[in-house]
Amino acid sequence: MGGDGNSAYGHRAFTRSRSHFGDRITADGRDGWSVEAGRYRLVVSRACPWASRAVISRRLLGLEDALSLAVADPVQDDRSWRFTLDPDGRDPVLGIRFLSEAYDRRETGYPGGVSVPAIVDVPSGRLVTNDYQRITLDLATEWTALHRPGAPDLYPAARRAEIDEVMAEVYEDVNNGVYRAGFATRQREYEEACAAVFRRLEVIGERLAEQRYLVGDTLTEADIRLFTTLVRFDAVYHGHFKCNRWKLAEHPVLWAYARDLFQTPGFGDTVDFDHIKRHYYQVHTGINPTGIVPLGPDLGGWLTEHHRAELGGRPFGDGTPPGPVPPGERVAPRGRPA
Ligand SMILES: N[C@@H](CCC(=O)N[C@@H](CS)C(=O)NCC(=O)O)C(=O)O
Repeated sequence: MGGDGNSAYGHRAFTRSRSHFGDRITADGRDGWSVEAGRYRLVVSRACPWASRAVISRRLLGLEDALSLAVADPVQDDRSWRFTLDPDGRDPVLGIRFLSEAYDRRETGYPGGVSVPAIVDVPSGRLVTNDYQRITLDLATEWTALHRPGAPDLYPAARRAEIDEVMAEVYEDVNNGVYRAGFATRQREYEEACAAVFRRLEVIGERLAEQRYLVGDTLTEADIRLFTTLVRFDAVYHGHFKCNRWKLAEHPVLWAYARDLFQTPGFGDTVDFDHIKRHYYQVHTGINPTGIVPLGPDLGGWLTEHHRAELGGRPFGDGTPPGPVPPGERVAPRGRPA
């Protein structure tokens, strides 16, 4: 489970493995994979922050009919991500029981981790890409012919330099910073990572005190990437990963920002707190040997008024919010705030 950090046990600093399969699915098909409705399947775990980016982008862009979704059991085993939530434990479209089967069809004996998000070519059953940094950018910029009417521009050309800069800082200190803190096996390594998490969050909090979204006045890819870490913060990063200087719910600006996004269609309706907690607390047995999953935190606060609209902003720019979640993709009540 390299990418998830279990390989980090022993006294080695946590290093995130590079995504191994970086083919791109593009409008012109230059890597041999062209954008086509119904051809590909997005495989995710709702527990995983990197995969959740893709789930949110797909919703915001209205790609549900064009790119189908496979949700794996939040608890993977040594055979990789499992489709035990589906009848007979098989993904109904790909017909496989483990995501590793799609990796094997792509490359025999691939030595790296079997990670989500993954996009699989349905006709051949082969993995196309597990490049979590690239997948969402391509959904935003290459899949445009299949976007819904009113889809937002999540990676606007005029703002890309600023979005990239913010995302790089957020990645280093926050998205990946919580993992570096959580999987640290040396005190100093933990303290440095944890301090960086909160230092960066304070800076971001100052920025978000003045503006509703991270870049410009609309939702962008940068907000999606920050959200997927913030929404997990109190449930798993604060306790399990020891990022506990303060809770998200104790930081008025970031907590309001996170609630604003959570209540925006396409964000909170993809989040499954049950999957999140079971994955982190049960899979990382090096950190939590008993596998006990805590009962808290109370989720009711996610639905409270956030008052962020007072800062202005146009969440979808000239576009519109996405429609309801397709019936087969609704998060079960046990994973949602009551
Ligand atoms: N390719 C990324 C994947 C993102 C990732 O870490 N996904 C996790 C779940 S949050 C995963 O699938 N881990 C299983 C593994 O890599 O074996 C990486 O290796 O860093």
